[in-house]
Amino acid sequence: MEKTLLIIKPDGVQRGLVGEILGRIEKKGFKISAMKLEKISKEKAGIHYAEHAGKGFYSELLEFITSSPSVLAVIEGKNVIDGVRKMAGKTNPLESDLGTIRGDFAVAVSHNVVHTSDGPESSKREIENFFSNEEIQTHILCTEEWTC
Ligand code: RTP
Ligand code: MG
Repeated sequence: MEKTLLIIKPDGVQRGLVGEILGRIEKKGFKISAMKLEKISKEKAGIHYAEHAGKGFYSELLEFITSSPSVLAVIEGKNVIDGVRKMAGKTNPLESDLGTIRGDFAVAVSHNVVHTSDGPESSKREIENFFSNEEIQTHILCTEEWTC
């Protein structure tokens, strides 16, 4: 079953949006296969955001993502990578549609509440950066892919 990495960033945790965001994801039909609250280290943040190294917003991004705890979750389901990305909405909340997480809960691109993987390769790499195989659970009720 396809998996994606969801991060509820420090702003989402501090603003008490964890239940709201996970509720939307569960109600959509996706499953939480692993989850933890963690203050992301500079080292892991550097690996996670390696593609943005050297960009103007990179140091601000690293400072922010390591500033206080985030919720890290592996989400599983049919077409979950595109599905959760669509639920997150466009990167800049000013462009995100209402009804998306960023469109409903954010106003600044630097504090846009969630991260979601953008493809199968980044999903695999990002999950491995934060979770061991032992931390990822299998859902025994996932008999059909549309139920997962
Ligand atoms: P994410 O990786 O967090 O899911 O976001 P994304 O794919 O929609 O956006 P990405 O291009 O990967 O950028 C990563 C994060 O960097 C921050 N950012 N700031 N100040 C800026 O112009 C700027 N551009 C991007 C955002 O917080 C974005 O989520
Ligand atoms: Mg990205």
